[in-house]
Amino acid sequence: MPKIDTRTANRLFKALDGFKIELPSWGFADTGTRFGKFFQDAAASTIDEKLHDAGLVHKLTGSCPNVAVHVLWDFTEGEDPRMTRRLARKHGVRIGSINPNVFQDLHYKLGSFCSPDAKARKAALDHTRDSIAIGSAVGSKVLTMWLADGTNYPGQDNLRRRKRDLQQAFRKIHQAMDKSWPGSMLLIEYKPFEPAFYHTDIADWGMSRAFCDHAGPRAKVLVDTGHHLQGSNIEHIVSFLLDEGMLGGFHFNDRKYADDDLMLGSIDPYAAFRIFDQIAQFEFDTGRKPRIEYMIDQSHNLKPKLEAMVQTVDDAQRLFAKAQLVDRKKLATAQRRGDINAAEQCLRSAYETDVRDALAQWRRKHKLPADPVGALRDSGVIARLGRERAAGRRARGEVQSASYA
Ligand code: AFD
Ligand code: MN
Ligand code: MN
Repeated sequence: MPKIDTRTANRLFKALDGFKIELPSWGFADTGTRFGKFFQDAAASTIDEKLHDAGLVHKLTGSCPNVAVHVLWDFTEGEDPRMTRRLARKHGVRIGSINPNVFQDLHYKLGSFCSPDAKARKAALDHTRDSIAIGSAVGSKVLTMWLADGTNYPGQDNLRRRKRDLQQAFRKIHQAMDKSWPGSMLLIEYKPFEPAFYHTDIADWGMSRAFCDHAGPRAKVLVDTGHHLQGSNIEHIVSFLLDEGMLGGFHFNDRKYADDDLMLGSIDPYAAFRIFDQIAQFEFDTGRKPRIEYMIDQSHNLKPKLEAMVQTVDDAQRLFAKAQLVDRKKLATAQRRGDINAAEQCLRSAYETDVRDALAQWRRKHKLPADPVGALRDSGVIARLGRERAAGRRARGEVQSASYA
């Protein structure tokens, strides 16, 4: 097993200092599948509880200062959004990306920006404009657009008309950001299917890139690692987008079959390592550190939510650390010589290096627990939160029903 020398460890510590990964507010709340929800006593119900839990993950891992929020689920109509900003500060975190919600209201039945119904298209644009105002008010820097838009049957709608309406909407969103949200970034997410089952209007990275080009210079592609058809080479997509200057960020999760929002690296950790490897390679080749929004997008509902989130951050830090260990000079020489085995071994030996001691040292340096998941489990905080939050729900007369779609 390759050992990590002091010089490498110090380089690793510096890289870990700069590695920040955003937590999703929705990952702390009860969610489910379309077949129902399995409630957890300790799940967060309010934005205050979500931000509390995110703050706890940040305290345990040191890498999660920002929390992504969902406009409809985390802000109250008519309430000053800056209250949420103050809540975040109270819990030691900041508001990260803003996620408009143009998929759950009934008028989005045939789509939002792509809908054949002009009223739906207008509602989506109005809601996004409100989201931009919220983003600017809470000090966020990122607007993340995920649409459920698509159709279920061949012939259902005019695919070109939908594309043109969507690119026009993105142009208007970009103009609104130019006007009232300087320095912000528009991330356009793609997904091959679900909830639409015949076509999705932003189905792959190429379509997302094309919509970014129509929108304007602040628009970049958001790669959700669960949103790829079987066998896709995600690290190749990442390398291509990086070279184009079009990689905006990630929604990290893993999948066995489709968009399962399983935890990053839980199915294929080597694939997740190869994504971080391509980013480290880009930095080595160009000498530039691109602005990339690393974000977690998981809402798995069987593991305890808080524990699953700490585990994901722990895994992300470890896979990121391994990718910093690739000997890039040795790799370049092997590639130039066409020595395939030597080149592959550069990646494999970094991936197989046990970075847990180095990570524990980095954590001790920052007065963090060497084993964040173990620290959380030993603290008993999940059981305590479960008792308190279940009692709170009972006191509020809240009845939790497993909602069937
Ligand atoms: C769902 C969508 C998409 C989106 C996320 C948060 O598939 O990944 O980013 O919800 O809105 O997972
Ligand atoms: Mn996502
Ligand atoms: Mn998803």
